[in-house]
Amino acid sequence: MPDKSAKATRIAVIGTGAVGSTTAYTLLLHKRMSELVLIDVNKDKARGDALDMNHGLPFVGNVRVWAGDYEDCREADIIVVTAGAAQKPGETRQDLLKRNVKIFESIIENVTKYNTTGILLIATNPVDVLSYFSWKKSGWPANRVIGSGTLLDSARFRYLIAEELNIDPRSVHAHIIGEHGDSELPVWSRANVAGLQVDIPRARQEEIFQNTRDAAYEIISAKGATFYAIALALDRICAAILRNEQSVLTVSTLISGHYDLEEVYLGVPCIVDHSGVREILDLELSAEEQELLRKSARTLKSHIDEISV
Ligand code: 6V0
Repeated sequence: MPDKSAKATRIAVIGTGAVGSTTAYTLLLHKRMSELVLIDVNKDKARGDALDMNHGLPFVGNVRVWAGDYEDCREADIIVVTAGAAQKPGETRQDLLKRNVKIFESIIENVTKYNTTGILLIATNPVDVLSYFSWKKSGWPANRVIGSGTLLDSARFRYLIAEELNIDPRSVHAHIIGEHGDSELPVWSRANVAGLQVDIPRARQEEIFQNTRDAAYEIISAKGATFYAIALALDRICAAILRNEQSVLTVSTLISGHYDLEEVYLGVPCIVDHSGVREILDLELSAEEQELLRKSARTLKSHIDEISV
């Protein structure tokens, strides 16, 4: 049983499909929390996942896992939302928008009925627009409504650069910013290893970026869904929040004033601590990168305009 003397930490995962259940399992393996509640409109799926994970507790220990309801969000420190319709082969993330906004209407209403102090961590696509929607709909301060943004894309980017250079991906510092989607951009001007600019010919850079940007399409056409790396990315954000790490993570946050942009959610490097997004970092971008970021923001704003909050 969990240690009753310590303050409980609770994470709620809403949507226990491929991404939600893998995220829950990743959180459990790392023992990020003492209480893990799984919520899904498909109650059998959530119940089955909770049972399955409970049977692993003799090997992990000290975590309470159960299939619950929105009332269980009451004491959650973090509410991870991965519920929604998954991207189908060939379907763009924006095609999902209308279907998922409807789902989010009820999810955010239900969460905020029981919880006023937690942090919402959104992963459902299109993640930037749904994070904006969740911020507006919840009425919570923007620092407590975070999207997974381009953290996964940046990880893919770092991995591919690392492969190219034969270096540990953790030693590669490089960012994908903007939309988590087709209009995202690589910040090659700042990509570095130990402060040394990454030296890769332009044509190869283009290929690396294309492989980064199109990775989801490739994985989805190969196996139907992507879930391991996003689960690790969500777990990483939860760790930064719960341990007050003040880590720099490329998450989706409300941009108002930074990068000369107004009222849009998109992925940029942020300092993440127990308050959520503590601070947005202003990367010095090349003129070309600045223009691409503005373009990405315009794309996102046009999608935001398609929904009513
Ligand atoms: P999935 O396997 O279909 O799981 C979705 C789950 O949501 C299912 O279990 C549904 O029952 C559940 N669900 C649907 N409606 C509701 C509701 N109203 N309340 C509660 N639960 C509900 O999809 P998968 O897990 O593969 O993907 C989930 C979302 O994550 C999709 O939008 C993906 O596009 C998105 N991803 C986001 C990534 C990112 O980097 N942000 C990465 C990968 C996938």
